[in-house]
Amino acid sequence: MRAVVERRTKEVEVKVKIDFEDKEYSVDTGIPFFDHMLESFAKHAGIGLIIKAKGDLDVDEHHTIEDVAIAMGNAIRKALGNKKGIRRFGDAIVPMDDSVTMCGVDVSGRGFFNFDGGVKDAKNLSAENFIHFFDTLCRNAGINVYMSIKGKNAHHMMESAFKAFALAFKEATEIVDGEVKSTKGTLD
Ligand SMILES: [Mn+2]
Repeated sequence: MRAVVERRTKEVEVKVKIDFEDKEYSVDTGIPFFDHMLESFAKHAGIGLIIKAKGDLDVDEHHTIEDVAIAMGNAIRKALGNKKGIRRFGDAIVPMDDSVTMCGVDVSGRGFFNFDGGVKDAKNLSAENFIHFFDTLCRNAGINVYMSIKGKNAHHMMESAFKAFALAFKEATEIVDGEVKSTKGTLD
Protein backbone atom coordinates (compact mmCIF):
# COMPACT_ATOMS: atom_id res chain seq x y z
CA MET A 1 0.00 0.00 0.00
CA ARG A 2 1.60 3.23 -1.20
CA ALA A 3 0.68 6.44 -2.99
CA VAL A 4 2.18 9.71 -4.17
CA VAL A 5 0.06 12.84 -4.44
CA GLU A 6 1.17 16.23 -5.75
CA ARG A 7 -0.89 19.38 -5.43
CA ARG A 8 -0.03 22.78 -6.90
CA THR A 9 -2.03 25.94 -6.35
CA LYS A 10 -1.05 29.61 -6.49
CA GLU A 11 -0.67 29.41 -2.70
CA VAL A 12 1.05 26.08 -2.06
CA GLU A 13 3.08 23.37 -3.80
CA VAL A 14 3.07 20.09 -1.93
CA LYS A 15 4.18 16.52 -2.58
CA VAL A 16 3.22 13.66 -0.26
CA LYS A 17 4.45 10.09 -0.45
CA ILE A 18 2.92 7.55 1.90
CA ASP A 19 4.12 3.97 2.13
CA PHE A 20 2.80 1.37 4.56
CA GLU A 21 5.78 -0.95 3.99
CA ASP A 22 8.74 1.41 3.90
CA LYS A 23 9.20 3.17 7.27
CA GLU A 24 11.28 6.14 6.10
CA TYR A 25 9.89 9.50 7.11
CA SER A 26 10.89 13.11 6.49
CA VAL A 27 8.64 16.16 6.68
CA ASP A 28 9.53 19.67 5.53
CA THR A 29 6.64 22.15 5.33
CA GLY A 30 8.54 25.24 6.48
CA ILE A 31 6.55 25.12 9.74
CA PRO A 32 8.90 23.46 12.28
CA PHE A 33 6.36 22.47 14.94
CA PHE A 34 3.99 21.05 12.29
CA ASP A 35 6.93 19.02 10.87
CA HIS A 36 7.64 17.71 14.38
CA MET A 37 3.99 16.62 14.77
CA LEU A 38 3.82 14.90 11.35
CA GLU A 39 7.12 13.09 11.91
CA SER A 40 5.83 11.95 15.30
CA PHE A 41 2.69 10.65 13.55
CA ALA A 42 4.77 8.71 10.99
CA LYS A 43 7.08 7.28 13.64
CA HIS A 44 4.28 6.02 15.89
CA ALA A 45 2.01 4.88 13.05
CA GLY A 46 4.99 2.90 11.70
CA ILE A 47 4.52 4.19 8.16
CA GLY A 48 6.71 5.85 5.58
CA LEU A 49 5.81 9.51 5.08
CA ILE A 50 7.70 11.97 2.89
CA ILE A 51 6.23 15.46 2.72
CA LYS A 52 7.74 18.49 0.99
CA ALA A 53 5.66 21.65 0.94
CA LYS A 54 6.39 25.22 -0.08
CA GLY A 55 3.58 27.61 0.73
CA ASP A 56 2.81 31.27 1.23
CA LEU A 57 4.04 31.43 4.83
CA ASP A 58 4.48 35.19 4.39
CA VAL A 59 0.65 35.33 4.58
CA ASP A 60 0.26 32.82 7.44
CA GLU A 61 0.37 29.06 8.08
CA HIS A 62 -3.25 28.39 7.06
CA HIS A 63 -2.87 27.58 3.33
CA THR A 64 0.19 25.38 3.85
CA ILE A 65 -1.44 23.36 6.64
CA GLU A 66 -4.67 23.03 4.66
CA ASP A 67 -2.97 21.89 1.44
CA VAL A 68 -0.73 19.41 3.28
CA ALA A 69 -3.92 17.96 4.82
CA ILE A 70 -5.64 17.72 1.41
CA ALA A 71 -2.64 16.01 -0.23
CA MET A 72 -1.95 13.72 2.74
CA GLY A 73 -5.65 12.78 2.96
CA ASN A 74 -5.79 11.95 -0.75
CA ALA A 75 -2.57 9.92 -0.43
CA ILE A 76 -4.04 7.91 2.46
CA ARG A 77 -7.24 7.27 0.50
CA LYS A 78 -5.26 6.18 -2.58
CA ALA A 79 -2.85 3.99 -0.61
CA LEU A 80 -5.67 2.17 1.22
CA GLY A 81 -7.47 1.43 -2.07
CA ASN A 82 -10.49 -0.86 -1.55
CA LYS A 83 -9.49 -1.34 2.13
CA LYS A 84 -9.68 -5.12 1.75
CA GLY A 85 -8.24 -6.94 4.75
CA ILE A 86 -7.65 -3.96 7.01
CA ARG A 87 -8.96 -4.08 10.59
CA ARG A 88 -10.97 -0.89 9.90
CA PHE A 89 -11.27 0.23 13.57
CA GLY A 90 -8.56 1.39 15.98
CA ASP A 91 -8.30 3.35 19.19
CA ALA A 92 -5.72 4.71 21.61
CA ILE A 93 -5.35 6.73 24.78
CA VAL A 94 -2.01 8.55 24.97
CA PRO A 95 -0.95 10.64 27.96
CA MET A 96 1.88 13.14 27.83
CA ASP A 97 2.62 14.51 31.29
CA ASP A 98 -0.24 16.96 32.11
CA SER A 99 -2.14 16.15 28.90
CA VAL A 100 -4.04 13.20 27.44
CA THR A 101 -5.74 12.37 24.15
CA MET A 102 -8.33 9.70 23.47
CA CYS A 103 -8.68 8.83 19.78
CA GLY A 104 -10.82 6.40 17.79
CA VAL A 105 -10.51 5.74 14.06
CA ASP A 106 -12.96 4.12 11.65
CA VAL A 107 -11.63 3.76 8.11
CA SER A 108 -15.22 3.88 6.88
CA GLY A 109 -14.86 5.67 3.55
CA ARG A 110 -16.80 8.57 5.07
CA GLY A 111 -14.72 11.55 6.15
CA PHE A 112 -15.70 13.07 9.46
CA PHE A 113 -13.67 14.61 12.31
CA ASN A 114 -15.43 14.62 15.66
CA PHE A 115 -13.53 16.84 18.12
CA ASP A 116 -14.12 17.05 21.86
CA GLY A 117 -12.32 18.68 24.78
CA GLY A 118 -9.92 21.46 23.86
CA VAL A 119 -6.58 22.44 22.42
CA LYS A 120 -4.40 25.53 22.77
CA ASP A 121 -2.22 27.50 20.35
CA ALA A 122 1.29 26.05 20.08
CA LYS A 123 4.27 27.71 18.40
CA ASN A 124 3.41 28.14 14.68
CA LEU A 125 0.45 25.75 14.97
CA SER A 126 -2.68 27.48 16.26
CA ALA A 127 -5.55 25.59 17.86
CA GLU A 128 -7.85 26.45 14.94
CA ASN A 129 -5.29 25.30 12.36
CA PHE A 130 -4.78 22.07 14.34
CA ILE A 131 -8.52 21.36 14.17
CA HIS A 132 -8.66 22.46 10.52
CA PHE A 133 -5.80 20.07 9.70
CA PHE A 134 -7.57 17.02 11.15
CA ASP A 135 -10.96 18.01 9.71
CA THR A 136 -9.46 18.45 6.21
CA LEU A 137 -7.36 15.27 6.50
CA CYS A 138 -10.37 13.18 7.54
CA ARG A 139 -12.63 14.50 4.75
CA ASN A 140 -10.00 13.86 2.08
CA ALA A 141 -8.84 10.48 3.42
CA GLY A 142 -12.40 9.21 3.93
CA ILE A 143 -11.74 8.32 7.54
CA ASN A 144 -13.84 8.98 10.64
CA VAL A 145 -11.83 10.18 13.64
CA TYR A 146 -13.04 10.91 17.13
CA MET A 147 -10.54 12.87 19.24
CA SER A 148 -10.82 14.18 22.79
CA ILE A 149 -8.01 16.25 24.34
CA LYS A 150 -7.51 17.43 27.91
CA GLY A 151 -4.44 19.13 29.34
CA LYS A 152 -2.50 22.27 30.19
CA ASN A 153 0.64 22.53 28.04
CA ALA A 154 -0.11 23.28 24.37
CA HIS A 155 2.89 21.27 23.02
CA HIS A 156 1.91 18.24 25.14
CA MET A 157 -1.76 18.47 24.16
CA MET A 158 -0.99 18.48 20.44
CA GLU A 159 1.78 15.89 20.64
CA SER A 160 -0.39 13.45 22.62
CA ALA A 161 -3.09 14.01 19.96
CA PHE A 162 -0.81 13.20 17.01
CA LYS A 163 0.54 10.13 18.84
CA ALA A 164 -2.94 8.88 19.78
CA PHE A 165 -4.09 9.38 16.20
CA ALA A 166 -0.97 7.52 15.00
CA LEU A 167 -1.58 4.47 17.21
CA ALA A 168 -5.31 4.33 16.40
CA PHE A 169 -4.57 4.74 12.67
CA LYS A 170 -1.90 2.03 12.81
CA GLU A 171 -4.32 -0.43 14.41
CA ALA A 172 -7.16 0.44 12.01
CA THR A 173 -5.05 0.08 8.85
CA GLU A 174 -3.28 -3.16 9.78
CA ILE A 175 -3.95 -6.02 7.37
CA VAL A 176 -5.58 -8.82 9.39
CA ASP A 177 -7.25 -11.00 6.72
CA GLY A 178 -8.73 -10.77 3.22
CA GLU A 179 -12.17 -9.48 4.15
CA VAL A 180 -13.83 -6.09 3.65
CA LYS A 181 -15.18 -5.22 7.14
CA SER A 182 -18.67 -4.13 6.12
CA THR A 183 -22.03 -5.89 5.75
CA LYS A 184 -22.42 -3.75 2.61
CA GLY A 185 -19.39 -5.52 1.16
CA THR A 186 -17.65 -2.22 0.37
CA LEU A 187 -15.93 0.63 2.22
CA ASP A 188 -15.65 2.89 -0.84
MN1 LIG B 1 7.64 17.30 21.30
